[in-house]
Amino acid sequence: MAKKSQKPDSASIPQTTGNAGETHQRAGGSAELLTTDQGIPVADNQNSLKIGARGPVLLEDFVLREKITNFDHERIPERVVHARGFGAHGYFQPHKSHAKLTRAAFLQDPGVKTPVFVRFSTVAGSEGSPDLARDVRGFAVKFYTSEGNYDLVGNNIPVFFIQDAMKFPDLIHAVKPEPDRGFPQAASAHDTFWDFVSLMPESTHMLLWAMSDRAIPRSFRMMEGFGVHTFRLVNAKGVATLVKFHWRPKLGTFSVIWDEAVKINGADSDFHRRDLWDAIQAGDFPEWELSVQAFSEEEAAEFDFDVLDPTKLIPEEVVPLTPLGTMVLNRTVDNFFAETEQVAFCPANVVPGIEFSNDPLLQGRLFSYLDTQLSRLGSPNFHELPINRAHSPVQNQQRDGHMRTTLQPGRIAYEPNSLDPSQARESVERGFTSFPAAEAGDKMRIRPESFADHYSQARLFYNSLTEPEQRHVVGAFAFELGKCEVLAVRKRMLGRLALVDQELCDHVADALGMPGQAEKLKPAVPARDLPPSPALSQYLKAPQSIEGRKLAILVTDGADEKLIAALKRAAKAEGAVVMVVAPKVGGFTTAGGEEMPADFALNAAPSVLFDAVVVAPSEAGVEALLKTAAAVDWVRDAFGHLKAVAYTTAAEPLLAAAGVQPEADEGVVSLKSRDGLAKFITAAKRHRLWDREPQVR
Ligand code: HDE
Repeated sequence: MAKKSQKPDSASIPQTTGNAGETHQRAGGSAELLTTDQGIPVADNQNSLKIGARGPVLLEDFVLREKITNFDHERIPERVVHARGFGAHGYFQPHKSHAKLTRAAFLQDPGVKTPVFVRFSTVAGSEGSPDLARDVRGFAVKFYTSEGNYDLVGNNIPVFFIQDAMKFPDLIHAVKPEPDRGFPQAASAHDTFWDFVSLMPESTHMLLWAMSDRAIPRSFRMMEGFGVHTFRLVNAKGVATLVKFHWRPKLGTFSVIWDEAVKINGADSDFHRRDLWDAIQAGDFPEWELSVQAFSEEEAAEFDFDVLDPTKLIPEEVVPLTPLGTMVLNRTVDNFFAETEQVAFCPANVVPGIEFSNDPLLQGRLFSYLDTQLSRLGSPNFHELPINRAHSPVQNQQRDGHMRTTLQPGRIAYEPNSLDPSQARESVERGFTSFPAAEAGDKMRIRPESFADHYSQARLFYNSLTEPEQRHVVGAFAFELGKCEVLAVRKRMLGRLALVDQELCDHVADALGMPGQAEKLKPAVPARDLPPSPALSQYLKAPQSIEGRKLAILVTDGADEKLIAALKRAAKAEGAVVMVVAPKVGGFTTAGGEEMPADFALNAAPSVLFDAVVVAPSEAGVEALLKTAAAVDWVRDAFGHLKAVAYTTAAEPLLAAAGVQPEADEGVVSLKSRDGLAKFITAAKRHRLWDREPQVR
């Protein structure tokens, strides 16, 4: 940054001539002096250096060349997976000391807040792909602890598609755009994906999750997170406990409906980013509780699945959650590239007291992430970037390399040495030691027999969902397989579904118009019936609340300002916000003659962007809305997406045009009666009126 002393007197900054011959006022007043990257003051940032006004540009124009060179190299390779992401800063604070479980420093003292950086992401799409693609979401947390960085690099789904790292490149090649045609972008709904997964029985459980509502979350703030693999916590006495990590959002876990997701992608492809940004900027800081399912090796040996198999979960009814602490995200990034893009997560970044298991997928990941950072960030010194730098001291004899920024003084870059007694040394007491797990066996490429049951937990998941959630799974399979051109792929996948649940298979086959066409497949281990796990359903544990939600009111000139104010008050009391949508963003005039600004113009804010809506035009205003497709769609979609809809008497013709009966159900609330607003808020707290769904889809 330019030093204050370099700032010239504004009067000395000349005016220069822009392209169109118009005069640009040069920066003056408090503006800093523009310089090149070498700190050389720039006199003209509009014109390249030429011979004569119409002559050739000179090679010696170092200002132009530096500016263009920097621009040419602005992009770095996007992540090969999880390219589309959004991050925020915050802190983690344990509820109490967890010394019994682990010696990890950040889990010892409830008074200590550990800074964190979190990056949420989709997996398949490129950096510029839309937020509401049907996809798994990454949920990666970097804890800057007093003993170095700990990265918990998880997803919003507790299981994964494959059991062995060997298959990851195949999985990703299958889901990414097909290599000859370069499409589809950010979509699993195509032949190569379904061809691959229908040939991989181990993917079946994860496919049910990926086709469930979990893959189209309402908000990053309303997503669960999972470490997926089994990890090992080790306490100061060297006693180990196996764990699975869980993040639970304070606002509850919610999703949108597929038709909404499709429309949100068009209306605001940055929906999730904007939602997190807006919430944090407004001081409405999202929170998650971190918990573990803790169990011993002996207990693990009793489970009817292998805890090293990442396609399996442990039902909470079998091992309940032990809460560890709270994470709060309270600061947006200052620079997206420097922080969100350059952050480098790695599951191998663990601190003393947290260790790996032999999960073969995890073991592969321990290699992959450092390797990918070398190609993406271009240097082994990526750990020196501010976002990646440990907050605890980093001192060792590693030196040099591309773009090393720390200045390491002194003569000594080796250990042991006798010339500098102050050099960093290892410590058996304080250093990271590995749990001495006994390992023995023949060297071989093999999948354990204990990984062979691919259907029981898939069936458990499906049977643990509520009816609407099951309907959505069927709808998603039908949509995705419907996009597959190769008949054999559809038949094979139907065959796979039949091994999970015959009814599920029949519903999907019906929806595809392919009854009885499932390929007959023989499972290695047939599905067993397991007791349902209600904790796997989002809606069974959904809080009845509109906290953190966005409501909207559609108004026109002549709208009732008292109603707008009352709605805002009621929403605020519940922790929600209200957006005013009017025909024009410039605003409208209320019934009382007040000029009011709008938050959005109607054509820029379809109702898919909101959680519940109020339709409140004036009698004169509704006439114009009846002739506006966006207004009719606004109401039709809100109803079709099962949202609470409140309306004034003047709005009734618009409801009729949208095919919505007055007081059609508990979620369609007339504001005629005094308690209308309260009824609307109560309906909105249900998130969606599921009973309406069979009527609209
Ligand atoms: Fe990743 N994964 N992954 N992954 N992963 C990456 O690392 C990889 C897996 C996850 O916001 C890459 O820096 C392999 C499971 C998240 O920056 C790469 C295997 C889970 C993120 C990579 C897996 C994840 C990544 C791409 C199978 C959930 C985004 C860029 C052996 C538990 C982190 C990068 C962020 C990113 C490799 C499987 C989560 C290429 C080889 C399972 C959240 O290194």
